[in-house]
Amino acid sequence: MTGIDSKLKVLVDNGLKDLNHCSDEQAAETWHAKYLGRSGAIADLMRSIGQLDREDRPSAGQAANEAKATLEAAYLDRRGRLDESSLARRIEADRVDVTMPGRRLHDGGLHPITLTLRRILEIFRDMGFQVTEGPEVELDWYNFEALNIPAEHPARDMWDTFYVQPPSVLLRTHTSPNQARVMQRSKPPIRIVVPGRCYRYEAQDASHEWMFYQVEGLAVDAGLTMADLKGVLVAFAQRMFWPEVQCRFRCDYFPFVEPGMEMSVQCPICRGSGCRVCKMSGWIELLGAGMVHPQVLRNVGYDPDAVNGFAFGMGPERITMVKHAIDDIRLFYGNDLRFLKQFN
Ligand code: FA5
Repeated sequence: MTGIDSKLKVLVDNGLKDLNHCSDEQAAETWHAKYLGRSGAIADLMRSIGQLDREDRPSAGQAANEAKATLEAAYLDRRGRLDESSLARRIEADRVDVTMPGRRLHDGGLHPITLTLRRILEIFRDMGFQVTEGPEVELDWYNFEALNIPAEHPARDMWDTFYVQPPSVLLRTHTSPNQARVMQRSKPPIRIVVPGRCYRYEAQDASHEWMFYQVEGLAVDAGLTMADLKGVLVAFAQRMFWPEVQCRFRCDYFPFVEPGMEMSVQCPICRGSGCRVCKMSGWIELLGAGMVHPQVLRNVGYDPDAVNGFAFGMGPERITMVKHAIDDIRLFYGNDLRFLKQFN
């Protein structure tokens, strides 16, 4: 045995022993670099063959190649077994227990105000009203001027306004601008309802939001009366709430109707005895209404001697509060799912 033979034997013995201790892929790679890599132990030995006597070189080279082949084969065998066990580990980790109960998928739901709006529109559709919509960013002319509220008119204080481009473009403060829009583009008889968002620069409290919905109603024909208006509104309240609902009509002032009134229903939270939602009055105001002012008819080119009309504007948030005895309007847009989920 030459010196190199015994060195190779020790190297192979140690290599095989070390390889047995490699328990993962990374350890096997480190082992490979140490023994079989370009600057590993086998390569070192092969380089040293050049210094042997010429006649010893062939047998030493052959022995080194055999040692290298033994270690390569052992390495491939080990890698194969490590791969198998890491695959087994991965399968084990990914195992799904098909007997476990599944994760519940949560359904989306409609917002309570959407539900109320749909119901309101359904009731008016049944009474022969058509549904239409108008812009939220509105011209001063439609929001005020056409409705008999010229600039500097003190009634403008009733609607604290967000202006987009003062003084002519604003966020509509009510859905009433659609009265003029619809009359301008159609001929009587008219029976429409217009749902939509409104904006007012006002302090929030239990019954006031700065953004809220309204549904506007407008009927124009020959010979309409306050009795028609009250009949429509009571029929609406009876279907929206309950058949015995108590409605109260009182005079109110809006520059675009004459006469004007507001309709309230008995507060369902305190049943009329007074609470913070009804501001101790026992009643909740739902809407403003009245007979369309002759000047509004003239503003859109109608002849007030030939046709007349009635109009109303109601608050779906207030209606939802009455229906479900909710005592704070701010709950609707607070995005608390515990509240919102109760309606679906
Ligand atoms: C008006 O806005 C008139 N355009 C209604 C009208 C239409 C009168 C046609 C005559 C003819 P008022 O500001 O009162 O009126 O508002 C009408 C309804 O909208 C109120 O009764 C209320 O239900 C709702 N509302 C008004 N302001 C708010 C607010 N800040 N938050 C929530 N709801 C409101």
